[in-house]
Amino acid sequence: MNYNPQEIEGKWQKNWERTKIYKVPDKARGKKNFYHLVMFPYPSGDLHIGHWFNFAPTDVYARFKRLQGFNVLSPIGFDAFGLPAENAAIQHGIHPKTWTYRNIKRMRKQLRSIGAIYDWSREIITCEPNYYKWTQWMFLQLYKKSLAYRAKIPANFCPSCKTVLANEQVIEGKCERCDSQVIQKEIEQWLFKITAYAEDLLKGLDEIDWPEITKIMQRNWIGKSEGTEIKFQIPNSKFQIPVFTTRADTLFGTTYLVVAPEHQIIETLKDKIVNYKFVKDYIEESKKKTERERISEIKEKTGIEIKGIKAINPVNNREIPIWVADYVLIHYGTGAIMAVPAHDQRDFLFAKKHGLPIIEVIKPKTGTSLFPEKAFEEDGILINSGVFSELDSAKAREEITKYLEKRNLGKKTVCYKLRDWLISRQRYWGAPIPMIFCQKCGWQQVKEKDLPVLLPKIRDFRPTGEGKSPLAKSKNFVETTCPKCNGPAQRETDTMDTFVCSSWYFLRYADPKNEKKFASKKKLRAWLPVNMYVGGAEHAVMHLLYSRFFTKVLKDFGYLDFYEPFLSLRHQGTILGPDGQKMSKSRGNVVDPEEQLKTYGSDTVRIYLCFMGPYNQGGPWNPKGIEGVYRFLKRVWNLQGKILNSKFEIRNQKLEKLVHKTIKKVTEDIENFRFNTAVSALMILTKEMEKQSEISIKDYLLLITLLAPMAPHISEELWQNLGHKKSIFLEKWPEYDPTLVREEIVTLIIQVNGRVRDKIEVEADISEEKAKELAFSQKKVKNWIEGKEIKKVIFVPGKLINIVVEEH
Ligand code: ANZ
Ligand code: ZN
Repeated sequence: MNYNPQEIEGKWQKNWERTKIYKVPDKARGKKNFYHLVMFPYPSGDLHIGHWFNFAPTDVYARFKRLQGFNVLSPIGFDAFGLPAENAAIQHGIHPKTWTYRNIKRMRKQLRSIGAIYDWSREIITCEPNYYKWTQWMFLQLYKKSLAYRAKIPANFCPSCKTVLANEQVIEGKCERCDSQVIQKEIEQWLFKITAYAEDLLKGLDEIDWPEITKIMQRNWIGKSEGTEIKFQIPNSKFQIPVFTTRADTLFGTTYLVVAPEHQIIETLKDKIVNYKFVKDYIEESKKKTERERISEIKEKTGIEIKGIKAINPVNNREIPIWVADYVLIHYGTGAIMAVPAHDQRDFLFAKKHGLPIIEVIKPKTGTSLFPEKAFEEDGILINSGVFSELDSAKAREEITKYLEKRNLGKKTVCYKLRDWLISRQRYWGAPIPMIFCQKCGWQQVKEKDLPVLLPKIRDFRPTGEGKSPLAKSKNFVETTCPKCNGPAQRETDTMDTFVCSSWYFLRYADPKNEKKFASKKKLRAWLPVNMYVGGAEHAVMHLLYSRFFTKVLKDFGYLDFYEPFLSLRHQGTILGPDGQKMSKSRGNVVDPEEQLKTYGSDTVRIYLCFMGPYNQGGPWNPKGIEGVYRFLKRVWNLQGKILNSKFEIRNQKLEKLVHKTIKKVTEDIENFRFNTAVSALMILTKEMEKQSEISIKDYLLLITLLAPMAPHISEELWQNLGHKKSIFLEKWPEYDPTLVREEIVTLIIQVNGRVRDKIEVEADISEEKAKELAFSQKKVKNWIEGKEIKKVIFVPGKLINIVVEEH
């Protein structure tokens, strides 16, 4: 019989489903629980090869863990709300719900063809009321603790998607989804106070097994900065302007202050400002710019002096001018800076342009400074700084800060770049925010017993523009009664950012059907935190940060007993087209998994994805490579013909050793996500078996057990064909015999012209090349061969090497 994947794969997929072997109990006797999770997909269309790359090798890992004796939970579901589904629905002219469920149905089938061990009985879909009821419940918990609040703030607004976006969704000033230029718009919004957790989010990173690059991205995003807040008095007024600086050592070099256009001092001291009208014009002008334009390095820094008011430098009582410039951002620090043109290049250019004074206060410790050609930005030794002169920068920062603290004119502070998470979306396809506005009582929470606030099925779900959700058009939805006074009131019509839905989904898999709680404590304890999480690196500062935030909040509220949701994290790389370019329809280099599946079957595609390169890197798709993998499986299949049917096994020591070495290698490789080298080890073993005229059934079964996580269908087929009644996945992962993997050591005799000159210890199977290299480098040997012509080298493997040199 020939290898026919099309026949066996469907058969086993059905069999596994029928026998429910992947249904995971919360507790299995004698087994430890292991929660293995892959990021759930958007149901936005077909399963592409990138999905396969995420799901297939991770299923290898999950199956491996299962065979190792763990009770493995490997669930799947759909991140079903959100813009992508909605935009696509608009494009195709059908309702987002219809469109989403149609895709889910399709993707379920495609996901099944991977042959993964998903426990489908735990499937979750975030747009189901029994799921988003708990998303809304989460919102209410945050609201109760003042971690959800409403504010009128300038928001990133995408004119094409007609919605507000989170900072994380704005990539280089453009909408992540549609690439349109994002503009600033002031709208009342709901926000989550993630900034309250900035320090916890930083600290937790030290405890988790995540790729270093991802930790660095989160650290930078949180952007902790330690420095000093310094207060500059405004003469003849009771007002001060606090600034945030990391360079208190440069305080004597401050020649002016700059405030952000949104700074409240401008309105507060409006009557004193003599050029108020011009200042106002400047502010209006800057409103047209995006934040990116404002801080862009290339754009010239604009600004205007605020005439009529001054500031006092607290260390030397000098009076300095105050400017307004839009390169200073209102959200960071205090929204105002002290400008030190001699030591900050941005200030330097600004001072040059506007003819402001420049005072040098730092000299390099060693080497030279390019000042006054440009700012000297490094630490050094203080000059022109009164009693602080001659201190080095670090010491001076401390001393100057202390000096200010004593006089109540400054203090040590910490700033974070992280901003609160804007979660309102003026879009239809999301979980409604469970809040009600009453003219009399103000904002009121929907009572928990009234959850979920159902998303009504409305016809016209397209965005309205005007910064309002399409839900605002549905009277039935909007008009309600106040939970407090029972009078007429209106529902909030914004929906939640889909990242809210995915910030807690990993908890729900533990108890997906629970109607009383988002998950029972007992089940949470059984499964969480997630042991291994796998998904794209592009989620580093969004989903992966939000999930950590939610976990910490829920822990603090007493719902969880752990602080970090994902103990280990791995990222998959990207698969490129056969031409080495990013896959895209326009380039015509897209590899369609369905086609590959039809030609080669799931096992081959799975192994090829494991084999194509390091998992965290990916690489170009190679049509010859997948062909080779297919041949490999055929060869494994054909090895059946070599099985020795006699009961008296001849022990083939060499093969036995290789089998054990392979067990060791494959075990360690899969554990460390080195799927590619695990496959090569199996290929080597297969080749060796092919060389034998006969192989024992024991060795062959070991080979297919090792192959089982990668190629579950063929392995199951072979396993059961060879007389087993139960699934191979109920077996145990083989263990190697340590005595058999040890390299054997022998003494290699080194002769020169037939006379023994040295003896060295080497591995028994040392190659001729390696043996030569070692022999030539021995000191004793060198004495006999140096300066002489080597005629030939005779190598007797494992025994001796004889170097023949010319003799005089
Ligand atoms: C004076 C100074 C002198 C500064 C010098 C730097 C060099 P990080 O490290 O990113 O925290 N800054 C503070 N608030 C700002 C705002 N809202 N918008 C724009 N810039 C702001 O950077 C801290 C520095 O960024 C601060 O230290 C301040 O400039 C500027 F030789 O103060 B510095
Ligand atoms: Zn009321």
